[in-house]
Amino acid sequence: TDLDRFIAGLLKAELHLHIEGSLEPELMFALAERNGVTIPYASVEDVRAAYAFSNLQDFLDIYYAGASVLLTEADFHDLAMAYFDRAAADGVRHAEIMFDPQTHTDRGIAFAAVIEGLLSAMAEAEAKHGLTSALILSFLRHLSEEAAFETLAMAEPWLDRIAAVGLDSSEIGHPPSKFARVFAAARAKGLKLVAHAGEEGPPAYVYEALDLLHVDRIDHGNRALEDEALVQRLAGEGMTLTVCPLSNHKLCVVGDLADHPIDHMLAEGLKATINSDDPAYFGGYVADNYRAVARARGLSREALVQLARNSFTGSFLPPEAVAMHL
Ligand code: ES4
Ligand code: ZN
Repeated sequence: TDLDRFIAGLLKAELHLHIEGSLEPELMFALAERNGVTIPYASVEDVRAAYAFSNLQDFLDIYYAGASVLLTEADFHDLAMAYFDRAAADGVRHAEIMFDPQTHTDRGIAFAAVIEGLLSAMAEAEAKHGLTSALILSFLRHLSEEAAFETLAMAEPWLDRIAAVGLDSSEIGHPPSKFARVFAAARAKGLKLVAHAGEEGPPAYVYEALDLLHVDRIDHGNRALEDEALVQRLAGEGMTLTVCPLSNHKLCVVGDLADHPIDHMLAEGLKATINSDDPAYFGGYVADNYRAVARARGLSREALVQLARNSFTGSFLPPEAVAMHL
């Protein structure tokens, strides 16, 4: 349709993407075979059938299990290259991708294998598609502050290749305050800061991300809408929210995509963006997210253009590179 073509042709940045969440079932099987790893699924259809979640934790259990097929630098390269090829086809010109080193180093995989595999795919994506990218090292919030500090220490030799640190995994019970000191350390090293907040957690966690972590972006932020003063503050500060419509639907953050608040966010003056989060698990890449929410909410072309603009102005690209994309 016209809308599909318009969305595919809209040049965009993707700011909220977990690279481990782009592991398609077909690649999961191929890597399981290549590496002699056993997975608890008989077929690709069997894997897809397991992707029915009632909350974030349901999903995370399956997502961490899926990552067990990733062992070598080549695996991380192939994973990221598959994502970049798919993103380029969706009109993505710049991607800021999160990776969860602890998911791998806790299984005995070298940090170097993870990051070197991702970096070589990033260079290849730029050469092949002109798609630029940046890395966000994300701490697992269900693990300790000490473990996050150890992960930051492991990253030390590559800090000039890492744009930001992030905070993901099980939100409730693991507030941003738990990571205030490690975020301060990352900030002192010149890294940008992002954190998942207000996906399942209360508005108080969004306040903590702002006041205790001093984040540059909020990942998700849906539940900020419950607090009008917080909405006014986020809008006034021009804080970017990396919203993920299909994720919100699959994880029951919203009951129905027809009730997704993306247009309310824009109407409140919030700097919202559209992203895919974990596309292999949530049923679509970034253009699918634009299409699904545009149809469900009847978004105007102006709104879609605004969302795409926000993705560049909310990115960590230098101002001259942002200007080039607008
Ligand atoms: C995630 Cl959707 C989501 N929320 C929190 N942590 C995550 N890790 C990967 N996807
Ligand atoms: Zn996420």
